[in-house]
Amino acid sequence: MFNKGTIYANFTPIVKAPVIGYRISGEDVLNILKKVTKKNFSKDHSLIRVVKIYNPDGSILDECSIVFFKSPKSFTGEDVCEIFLHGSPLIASQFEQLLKDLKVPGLRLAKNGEFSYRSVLNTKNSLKQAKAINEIIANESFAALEYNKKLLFEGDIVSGLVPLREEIINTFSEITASIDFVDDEDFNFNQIIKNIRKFFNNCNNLLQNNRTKLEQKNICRIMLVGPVNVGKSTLFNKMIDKDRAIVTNIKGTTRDILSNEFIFNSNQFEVFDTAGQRSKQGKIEKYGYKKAQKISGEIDHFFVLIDQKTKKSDISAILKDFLINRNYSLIETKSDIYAYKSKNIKINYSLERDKLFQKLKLSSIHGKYVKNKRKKTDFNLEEMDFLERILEYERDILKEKDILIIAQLIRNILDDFSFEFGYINNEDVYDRVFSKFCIGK
Ligand SMILES: Nc1nc2c(ncn2[C@@H]2O[C@H](COP(=O)(O)OP(=O)(O)O)[C@@H](O)[C@H]2O)c(=O)[nH]1
Ligand SMILES: [Mg+2]
Repeated sequence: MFNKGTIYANFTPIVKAPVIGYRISGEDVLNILKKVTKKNFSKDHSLIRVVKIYNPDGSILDECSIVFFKSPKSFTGEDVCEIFLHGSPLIASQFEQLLKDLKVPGLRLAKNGEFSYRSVLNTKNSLKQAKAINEIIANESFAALEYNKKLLFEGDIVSGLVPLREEIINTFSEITASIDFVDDEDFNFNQIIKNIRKFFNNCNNLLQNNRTKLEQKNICRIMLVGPVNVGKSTLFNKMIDKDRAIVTNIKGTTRDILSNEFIFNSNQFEVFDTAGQRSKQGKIEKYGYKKAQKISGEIDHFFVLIDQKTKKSDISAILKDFLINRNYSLIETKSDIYAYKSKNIKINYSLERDKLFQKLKLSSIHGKYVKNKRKKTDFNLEEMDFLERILEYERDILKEKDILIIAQLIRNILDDFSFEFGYINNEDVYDRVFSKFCIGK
């Protein structure tokens, strides 16, 4: 699938940002660094150096930080360097052009996952650990994140699949022994089937228990509703920290309604901005308002924003329109210009984000709607999918009477486990077969 050669790729998105990072891995790293920086990095393992990068004509391409990792003490096990350019997509394109112009044989853009692939190949990571890195980045839930970190830092042994792997190797060993070595009288078909049944039951139970834990969204959904101009969008931008989100993925198109996720105090939220309510709505506002009403059933908690101009009848209209029951907080906005006398929550746009979230009581709102959060698990979603695939063998195996066919199907399961943990070979099996024999046999 992958070829040899020195590979490079950006490891940050190529967008306008403080830095854009590149990683290069392979035997030509030192040679490339020498060519582009005119410096020798061979004694600089894991030190950060600030250096200039030069174009072929001698002009400066960029001044940047570079870290060099000497083989085998690197992520891939090869010589690796990480280069932090100024975060201009133009500089990034010049840098890639420079690498091409060097005409180093075999130097090329890495394929997806190729750095991790090399790390597995050079036994820097197990297959599972490499996958865990990917899952850590992709995680949506804290339960899965904690598990994948454990997997990465402590190794395969923490996986809930390990005991199952043991069970199935043992069962296969027993079958192998009964077929190949044991006298007829010792052969116990029923016992073997019993063990296989137990194995599948265990798979099933683990799948049921952990699927729900892993898929349980820990997100609390909040919708901002209220009259036009009351400050909903201002609050929305503040909640999602729009100024700091360099690469925003604010969803606006899919549902014709703006929403975005954010995290506060280790709690996940999704907040929805809505079109304002007013007695005489224009066509577009009406459309937006209707859209928001449509998804109000998915919302845990509403922030009903009002200001001094809001009438009581407006508030009851909003509560009615969104079918809001008791799951809402009444929030008076623009407290910097209005002197409110009520006991409602009062906010204004100068409040610091943390202070704002305290006032809005976000943590207790999250606790109210998201139960059972952060349950521990010994699996990730990929392993759950794996268990599902294993369970597809159950019916075929249990209805089979021929021990040779059963043995072959179990061997298939072992091969599937090999994709998770690396190859399970005959030695693993025979070790167990013979360890059960008595001494002298
Ligand atoms: N003085 C003051 N003005 C605010 C505050 N929050 C929002 N505004 C202003 O009110 C206007 C409407 O705000 P916007 O967030 O667009 O309201 P929306 O229609 O509810 O989304 C804008 O001009 C804001 O700058 C606040 O806390 N204090
Ligand atoms: Mg708005």
